[in-house]
Amino acid sequence: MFPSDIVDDDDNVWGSAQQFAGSVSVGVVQGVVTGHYTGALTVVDDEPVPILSVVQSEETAVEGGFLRWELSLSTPTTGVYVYFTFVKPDGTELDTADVPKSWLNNLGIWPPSTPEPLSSLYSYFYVGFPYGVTTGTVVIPISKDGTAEGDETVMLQTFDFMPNYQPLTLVGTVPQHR
Ligand SMILES: [Ca+2]
Ligand SMILES: [Ca+2]
Ligand SMILES: [Ca+2]
Repeated sequence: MFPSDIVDDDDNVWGSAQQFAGSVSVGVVQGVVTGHYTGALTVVDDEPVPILSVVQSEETAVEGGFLRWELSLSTPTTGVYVYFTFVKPDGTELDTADVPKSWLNNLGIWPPSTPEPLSSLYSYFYVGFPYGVTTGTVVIPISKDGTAEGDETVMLQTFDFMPNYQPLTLVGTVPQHR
């Protein structure tokens, strides 16, 4: 029987099981079968599953500035997307009037005429880590709106995007503007 899974793709990058389709010279595979196998061969990755971390989970920004979090992956990958969603924080949440409309539009969000807390939108966005790249950023621009407001907070959480993945939470605060 032809082995359907082979461990070790020997490339030092992590990727979900890579499919190689086409004609494979079976003689090189464990030396147990001769002849040719035509079809799909699944190579199981031997690299450790990357762990996503953030340099500093709590960030602050003033109006007109940016909330910015620096992310890193413990292992290079063949390319992954990390998905974030807005979750309800403690305290007053940033709403759709606190960030630029163009930024929301880029996320596919068309804000309602009455400002809504970001977590009420049930929206998500992603940060891409291309092949071999282990750093990325999440950036939220903060509008300068001329409105007197108290401290406001936004909370982001990652989706489960890999086996055994632990969610990562980011918190951003825009302190009261005087
Ligand atoms: Ca505001
Ligand atoms: Ca506000
Ligand atoms: Ca303000």
